[in-house]
Amino acid sequence: MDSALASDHGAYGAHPDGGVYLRRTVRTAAKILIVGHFAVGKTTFVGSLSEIRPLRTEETMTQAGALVDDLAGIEGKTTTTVAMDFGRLTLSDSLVLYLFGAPGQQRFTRLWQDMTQGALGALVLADTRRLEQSFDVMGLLEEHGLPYAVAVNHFDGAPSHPEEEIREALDLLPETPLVTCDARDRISSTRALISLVEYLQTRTAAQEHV
Ligand SMILES: Nc1nc2c(ncn2[C@@H]2O[C@H](COP(=O)(O)OP(=O)(O)O)[C@@H](O)[C@H]2O)c(=O)[nH]1
Ligand SMILES: [Mg+2]
Repeated sequence: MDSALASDHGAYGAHPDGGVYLRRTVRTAAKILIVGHFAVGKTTFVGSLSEIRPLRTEETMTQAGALVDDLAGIEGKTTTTVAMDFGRLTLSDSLVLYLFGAPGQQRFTRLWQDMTQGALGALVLADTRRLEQSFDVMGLLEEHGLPYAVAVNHFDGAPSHPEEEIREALDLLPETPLVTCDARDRISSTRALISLVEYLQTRTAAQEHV
C-alpha cells in the first residue's frame, strides 16, 4: 500500500475495501427514465445529452415490426428502439444522472418491470401531432408509481398549442411540469431534464415535511 492511500485510510477511518473513495466523491447518482411513444425522439434526446458514448440497442425494423408500429407521418424512419438507450449526464458537482431511454409500446411492458427498479422519475417526451399516443406511457408510469414531467419535443411542422390546451389534452395534474424542448439540442434537452429534477426535489422536500 502506498503512503497516500495509507494516510487516507487513517484520515477517514475507512475500511481498506475502497469505501474511502465513495466518501470523497460526494455524488448522488440518480436513475432517470426518458420515455415516450415510437419516434418521439428518445434516442435523439439521450444522444444529445450523454457525456459518454450512448449505448443504443436499435435494430432495423422488420416487416413484422412495421405492421405493429404506427408509421403514419414518419415514413423516413427505418429503425426503432427495441430495448433501450443508455447515457450519463453530470448535472452538477453533486449530481450525476443515468439516463435510460425506453420504448412505450405495450409489447415492451415486461421490460418496464426491470427498468423502473430504482428509478427516481421519468421525462415523458410528447409530440403535438400525436399527443394521444403518450397515454400508454403515462399510464405505465402511474402504474409503477413513478413521478414524471412532460417535455413536448418540437418537430418541424408540428402544431404548437397553448400550454393549457396541451395540459388538458394530456390530462395532466396541475403540479406536473410541462416544458418544450428540441431533443437535438443539448441545452434545450438539459433544461427539460432540470425541470424534472427540480420537480422531483420539490416532491421529496414536501414528503419529508409530512
Ligand atoms: N425536427 C425534429 N426531429 C427530431 C427531433 N427529435 C428527434 N427527431 C427525429 O425524429 C426521428 C425519431 O427520433 P428517435 O430519437 O429515433 O425516436 P425514438 O424512437 O423515440 O428513439 C429521428 O429521425 C430524429 O432525427 C426534434 O426535436 N425535431
Ligand atoms: Mg429510439
